Amino acid sequence: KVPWFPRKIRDLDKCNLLITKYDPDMDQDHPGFSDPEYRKRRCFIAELAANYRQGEPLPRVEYTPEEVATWREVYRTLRTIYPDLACRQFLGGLQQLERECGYGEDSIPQLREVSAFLKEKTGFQLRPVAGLLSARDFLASLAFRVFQCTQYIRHASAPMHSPEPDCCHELLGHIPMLADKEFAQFSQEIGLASLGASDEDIERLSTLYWFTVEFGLCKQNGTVKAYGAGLLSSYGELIYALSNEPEYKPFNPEETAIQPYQDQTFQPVYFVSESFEDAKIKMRRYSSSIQRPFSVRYDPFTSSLEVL
Ligand code: H2B
Ligand code: FE
Repeated sequence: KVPWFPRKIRDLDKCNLLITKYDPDMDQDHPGFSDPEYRKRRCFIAELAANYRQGEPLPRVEYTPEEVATWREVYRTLRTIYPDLACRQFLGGLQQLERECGYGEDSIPQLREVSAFLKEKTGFQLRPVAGLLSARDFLASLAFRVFQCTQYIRHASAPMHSPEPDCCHELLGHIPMLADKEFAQFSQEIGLASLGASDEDIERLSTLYWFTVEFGLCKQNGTVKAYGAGLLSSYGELIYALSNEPEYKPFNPEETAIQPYQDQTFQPVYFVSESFEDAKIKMRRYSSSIQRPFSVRYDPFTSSLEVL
C-alpha cells in the first residue's frame, strides 16, 4: 500500500504525470488560448520533453526573435529590482550565471548549458518537462537532485505574468537558488521526504514547498529578502511581497504545511525564515515526523536510493 516511487535516477522517466488545467489548450483564460501559432509551438516543445529519456543530452530549442523579445523584457524588468529585493544567495548565483553561463537579456539560456553549470556547483541537473507536473512526480525528482524544467516561454502578450511555470520562471526564479549548496540540500531533503508518502503527506509537503521554494522570504542583516522562485520571477508579486501590505508569519512547518494557498493571485500571507540554516533544520524535524514503514538514503555514487 506504499505508493510507487522511483528507486534509481532512470525511473524518473516514469515520473511524468502532467496537470493540464492551466495549459493554453485547456484554460480559456490562458493568454495563448486563442493563438493557434503559440499553441503549435507549445506542442512542438512538449514533444521534446515527452521523448526525453534520462541520460540523453538535453534538447536544444532555437528560440524565435519574438520569444527572445519576451525574455528580454522579463529579464530587464526583474534585473533592476533584484539587488534590493533578492536574497544574497540568489544574487550570487545569478552573477555566476551571467559570468559563466551566458545569462543576459540577449538570449534565452539553453537547458543543456545550465544543467552542466548546476552539476558543477551543487550536483543538480535538469530534465525537460512539458508543463506543470503532479506534486508527487515533481517532488520525487528532487530526491535525485533532478529539477524538472519547462523549456517554453510565456505568451508575448503577457510578459509579466504566466499562469503556469515557463522558462522565465525556471531560469530566473529557480536556477540561481539551485546553484547554492545549502539550498540544493534543502530541496533534495523535501524530495526524499516525499518518496512513498501518503497523498495527505504529499499535499502538506507541496504546501511547504509552495511557501518556501516558491514564495519564501528570509531575513538577512535585519531586512526581509525574497528567495522564492515564484516571487523572483514575478515583478508584481516581488514588489508586493516586500511592501508593507501582506501579512508575514514566521516559518514553522507544522503551521505552514496547512496554510491554504493561491495559485491564481498574490499570496495573502508569506512565511519568513530566520535563515536557510534555520529553515533546513525545521524542515528536517518536520520530515522525520512523517510516518513511513521504511527509511531512504540517497547514494550519490549510483544515483539511486537505499531503502531500509
Ligand atoms: N511542475 C513544474 N513543471 N514546475 C514546478 O515548479 C512545479 C511543478 N511545482 N509541479 C510543483 C508542482 C509544486 O507546486 C509543488 C510540489 O506542488
Ligand atoms: Fe516553480
